[in-house]
Amino acid sequence: MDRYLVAAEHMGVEAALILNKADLIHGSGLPEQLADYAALGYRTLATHQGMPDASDLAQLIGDSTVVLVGQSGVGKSSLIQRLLPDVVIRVGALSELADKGRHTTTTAELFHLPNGGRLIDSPGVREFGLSHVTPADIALGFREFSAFLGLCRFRDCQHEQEPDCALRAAVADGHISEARFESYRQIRHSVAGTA
Ligand SMILES: Nc1nc2c(ncn2[C@@H]2O[C@H](COP(=O)(O)OP(=O)(O)O)[C@@H](O)[C@H]2O)c(=O)[nH]1
Ligand SMILES: [Mg+2]
Ligand SMILES: [Zn+2]
Repeated sequence: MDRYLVAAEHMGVEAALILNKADLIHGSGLPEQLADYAALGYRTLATHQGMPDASDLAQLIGDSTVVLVGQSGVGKSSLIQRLLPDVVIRVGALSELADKGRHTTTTAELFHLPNGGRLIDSPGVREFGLSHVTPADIALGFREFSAFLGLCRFRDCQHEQEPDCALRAAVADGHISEARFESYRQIRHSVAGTA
Protein backbone atom coordinates (compact mmCIF):
# COMPACT_ATOMS: atom_id res chain seq x y z
CA MET A 1 0.00 0.00 0.00
CA ASP A 2 2.74 2.43 0.89
CA ARG A 3 4.45 1.74 -2.44
CA TYR A 4 1.30 2.79 -4.26
CA LEU A 5 1.06 5.88 -2.11
CA VAL A 6 4.68 6.86 -2.78
CA ALA A 7 4.03 6.50 -6.50
CA ALA A 8 0.83 8.54 -6.27
CA GLU A 9 2.49 11.33 -4.30
CA HIS A 10 5.37 11.33 -6.77
CA MET A 11 2.99 11.68 -9.72
CA GLY A 12 0.85 14.27 -7.99
CA VAL A 13 -2.15 11.96 -8.15
CA GLU A 14 -4.63 12.00 -5.31
CA ALA A 15 -4.87 8.57 -3.72
CA ALA A 16 -7.85 7.07 -1.96
CA LEU A 17 -7.64 3.76 -0.10
CA ILE A 18 -10.33 1.15 -0.56
CA LEU A 19 -10.48 -1.72 1.87
CA ASN A 20 -12.46 -4.25 -0.12
CA LYS A 21 -13.86 -7.61 1.02
CA ALA A 22 -14.77 -5.95 4.29
CA ASP A 23 -17.02 -8.96 4.88
CA LEU A 24 -13.90 -11.07 5.49
CA ILE A 25 -11.82 -8.89 7.79
CA HIS A 26 -13.29 -9.32 11.23
CA GLY A 27 -10.57 -9.32 13.87
CA SER A 28 -7.87 -8.47 11.33
CA GLY A 29 -7.03 -5.00 12.62
CA LEU A 30 -7.40 -3.69 9.08
CA PRO A 31 -10.14 -1.13 9.85
CA GLU A 32 -7.84 0.38 12.45
CA GLN A 33 -5.03 0.56 9.91
CA LEU A 34 -7.37 2.18 7.43
CA ALA A 35 -8.24 4.77 10.06
CA ASP A 36 -4.53 5.54 10.44
CA TYR A 37 -4.43 6.43 6.75
CA ALA A 38 -7.55 8.55 7.06
CA ALA A 39 -5.78 10.44 9.84
CA LEU A 40 -2.98 11.20 7.36
CA GLY A 41 -5.55 12.88 5.13
CA TYR A 42 -6.25 10.12 2.62
CA ARG A 43 -9.83 9.38 1.68
CA THR A 44 -10.71 5.85 2.68
CA LEU A 45 -13.56 3.44 2.14
CA ALA A 46 -14.31 0.01 3.56
CA THR A 47 -16.67 -1.88 1.31
CA HIS A 48 -17.66 -5.30 0.05
CA GLN A 49 -19.81 -6.88 -2.61
CA GLY A 50 -22.68 -7.38 -0.19
CA MET A 51 -23.31 -3.64 -0.50
CA PRO A 52 -24.59 -3.96 -4.03
CA ASP A 53 -25.84 -0.45 -4.71
CA ALA A 54 -22.22 0.77 -4.59
CA SER A 55 -23.32 4.27 -3.62
CA ASP A 56 -20.35 4.45 -1.24
CA LEU A 57 -18.01 3.86 -4.16
CA ALA A 58 -19.86 6.11 -6.54
CA GLN A 59 -19.63 8.91 -4.01
CA LEU A 60 -15.91 8.41 -3.56
CA ILE A 61 -15.32 8.56 -7.30
CA GLY A 62 -17.69 11.44 -8.03
CA ASP A 63 -17.00 12.79 -11.50
CA SER A 64 -13.26 12.22 -11.40
CA THR A 65 -11.14 9.80 -13.40
CA VAL A 66 -9.91 6.95 -11.25
CA VAL A 67 -7.50 4.11 -11.88
CA LEU A 68 -7.92 1.08 -9.69
CA VAL A 69 -4.65 -0.48 -8.63
CA GLY A 70 -4.08 -3.43 -6.39
CA GLN A 71 -2.94 -7.01 -6.56
CA SER A 72 -4.80 -9.52 -8.63
CA GLY A 73 -7.75 -10.93 -6.75
CA VAL A 74 -8.44 -8.02 -4.41
CA GLY A 75 -11.72 -7.38 -6.20
CA LYS A 76 -11.05 -4.50 -8.58
CA SER A 77 -13.22 -5.90 -11.35
CA SER A 78 -15.94 -6.77 -8.85
CA LEU A 79 -15.97 -3.17 -7.66
CA ILE A 80 -16.55 -1.98 -11.20
CA GLN A 81 -19.22 -4.61 -11.71
CA ARG A 82 -21.08 -3.18 -8.72
CA LEU A 83 -20.97 0.27 -10.27
CA LEU A 84 -21.98 -0.99 -13.71
CA PRO A 85 -24.26 -3.96 -13.18
CA ASP A 86 -25.25 -4.14 -16.84
CA VAL A 87 -21.74 -4.32 -18.25
CA VAL A 88 -20.05 -7.70 -18.68
CA ILE A 89 -16.80 -7.57 -16.72
CA ARG A 90 -14.44 -10.45 -16.21
CA VAL A 91 -14.37 -11.23 -12.51
CA GLY A 92 -12.22 -13.89 -10.92
CA ALA A 93 -8.56 -14.47 -10.21
CA LEU A 94 -8.45 -17.41 -12.60
CA SER A 95 -8.92 -15.36 -15.72
CA GLU A 96 -6.03 -13.12 -14.71
CA LEU A 97 -3.84 -16.11 -13.94
CA ALA A 98 -4.58 -17.43 -17.40
CA ASP A 99 -3.47 -14.11 -18.84
CA LYS A 100 -0.16 -14.29 -17.02
CA GLY A 101 0.36 -17.84 -18.23
CA ARG A 102 -0.07 -16.70 -21.82
CA HIS A 103 2.15 -13.67 -21.26
CA THR A 104 -0.39 -11.48 -22.95
CA THR A 105 0.06 -7.76 -22.71
CA THR A 106 -2.05 -6.55 -19.85
CA THR A 107 -4.64 -4.13 -21.10
CA ALA A 108 -6.32 -1.46 -19.07
CA GLU A 109 -10.00 -0.85 -19.66
CA LEU A 110 -11.80 2.46 -19.29
CA PHE A 111 -15.38 2.52 -18.06
CA HIS A 112 -17.70 5.52 -18.11
CA LEU A 113 -19.88 5.90 -15.04
CA PRO A 114 -23.41 7.29 -15.14
CA ASN A 115 -22.52 10.36 -13.06
CA GLY A 116 -19.65 11.42 -15.32
CA GLY A 117 -16.86 9.61 -13.51
CA ARG A 118 -14.43 7.39 -15.35
CA LEU A 119 -12.84 4.26 -14.00
CA ILE A 120 -9.82 2.39 -15.32
CA ASP A 121 -9.45 -1.29 -14.47
CA SER A 122 -5.87 -2.48 -14.57
CA PRO A 123 -5.63 -6.24 -14.70
CA GLY A 124 -2.55 -8.10 -13.62
CA VAL A 125 -0.56 -5.32 -12.02
CA ARG A 126 1.66 -7.32 -9.72
CA GLU A 127 4.63 -5.11 -8.98
CA PHE A 128 4.13 -1.40 -8.84
CA GLY A 129 7.37 0.02 -10.16
CA LEU A 130 9.12 2.87 -8.41
CA SER A 131 12.06 2.89 -10.79
CA HIS A 132 11.88 6.63 -11.51
CA VAL A 133 11.76 7.56 -7.84
CA THR A 134 14.85 8.75 -5.99
CA PRO A 135 15.47 8.01 -2.31
CA ALA A 136 14.56 11.61 -1.49
CA ASP A 137 11.31 11.19 -3.43
CA ILE A 138 10.49 8.13 -1.36
CA ALA A 139 10.70 10.17 1.83
CA LEU A 140 8.51 12.81 0.19
CA GLY A 141 6.03 10.08 -0.67
CA PHE A 142 5.31 9.66 3.02
CA ARG A 143 3.32 12.83 3.50
CA GLU A 144 3.62 12.98 7.28
CA PHE A 145 7.43 13.03 6.95
CA SER A 146 7.47 16.40 5.24
CA ALA A 147 7.31 18.41 8.46
CA PHE A 148 10.59 16.79 9.54
CA LEU A 149 12.57 16.55 6.31
CA GLY A 150 15.47 18.98 6.25
CA LEU A 151 15.68 19.13 10.03
CA CYS A 152 18.24 16.34 10.49
CA ARG A 153 21.72 17.39 11.61
CA PHE A 154 23.24 16.19 8.34
CA ARG A 155 21.85 17.43 5.05
CA ASP A 156 22.38 14.02 3.46
CA CYS A 157 21.00 12.10 6.43
CA GLN A 158 19.90 8.60 5.43
CA HIS A 159 17.71 8.41 8.55
CA GLU A 160 19.51 5.24 9.61
CA GLN A 161 22.18 5.57 12.30
CA GLU A 162 23.04 9.25 12.11
CA PRO A 163 22.90 11.35 15.26
CA ASP A 164 20.15 13.98 15.55
CA CYS A 165 17.97 12.50 12.87
CA ALA A 166 14.72 14.44 12.90
CA LEU A 167 12.76 11.62 11.28
CA ARG A 168 13.82 9.02 13.82
CA ALA A 169 13.14 11.51 16.59
CA ALA A 170 9.63 11.98 15.18
CA VAL A 171 9.13 8.22 15.27
CA ALA A 172 10.36 8.09 18.87
CA ASP A 173 7.97 10.94 19.78
CA GLY A 174 5.03 9.21 18.09
CA HIS A 175 4.56 11.83 15.35
CA ILE A 176 5.38 9.21 12.74
CA SER A 177 4.14 5.64 13.15
CA GLU A 178 6.74 2.91 13.43
CA ALA A 179 4.88 0.91 10.80
CA ARG A 180 5.13 3.72 8.26
CA PHE A 181 8.78 4.38 9.07
CA GLU A 182 9.58 0.68 8.68
CA SER A 183 7.68 0.67 5.41
CA TYR A 184 9.72 3.67 4.26
CA ARG A 185 12.95 1.84 5.07
CA GLN A 186 11.86 -1.27 3.20
CA ILE A 187 10.89 0.68 0.09
CA ARG A 188 14.07 2.71 0.32
CA HIS A 189 16.21 -0.43 0.46
CA SER A 190 14.30 -2.19 -2.31
CA VAL A 191 14.78 0.75 -4.65
CA ALA A 192 18.45 1.17 -3.71
CA GLY A 193 18.92 -2.50 -4.56
CA THR A 194 17.71 -2.02 -8.13
CA ALA A 195 19.30 1.37 -8.83
N1 LIG B 1 -15.87 -12.19 0.05
C1 LIG B 1 -15.72 -11.30 -0.93
N2 LIG B 1 -15.22 -11.70 -2.11
C2 LIG B 1 -15.06 -10.78 -3.09
C3 LIG B 1 -15.42 -9.42 -2.88
N3 LIG B 1 -15.13 -8.74 -4.02
C4 LIG B 1 -14.64 -9.65 -4.89
N4 LIG B 1 -14.60 -10.89 -4.35
C5 LIG B 1 -14.11 -12.12 -5.01
O1 LIG B 1 -12.70 -12.04 -5.18
C6 LIG B 1 -12.32 -12.69 -6.41
C7 LIG B 1 -11.47 -11.74 -7.27
O2 LIG B 1 -12.29 -10.68 -7.70
P1 LIG B 1 -11.90 -9.76 -8.94
O3 LIG B 1 -12.91 -8.66 -8.99
O4 LIG B 1 -11.73 -10.55 -10.17
O5 LIG B 1 -10.48 -9.18 -8.50
P2 LIG B 1 -9.40 -8.39 -9.36
O6 LIG B 1 -8.38 -9.40 -9.76
O7 LIG B 1 -8.79 -7.37 -8.43
O8 LIG B 1 -10.08 -7.75 -10.51
C8 LIG B 1 -13.60 -13.13 -7.08
O9 LIG B 1 -13.80 -14.49 -6.81
C9 LIG B 1 -14.67 -12.28 -6.41
O10 LIG B 1 -15.92 -12.93 -6.41
C10 LIG B 1 -15.96 -9.04 -1.61
O11 LIG B 1 -16.28 -7.88 -1.32
N5 LIG B 1 -16.08 -10.01 -0.67
MG1 LIG C 1 -9.69 -7.77 -12.54
ZN1 LIG D 1 17.54 11.84 9.30
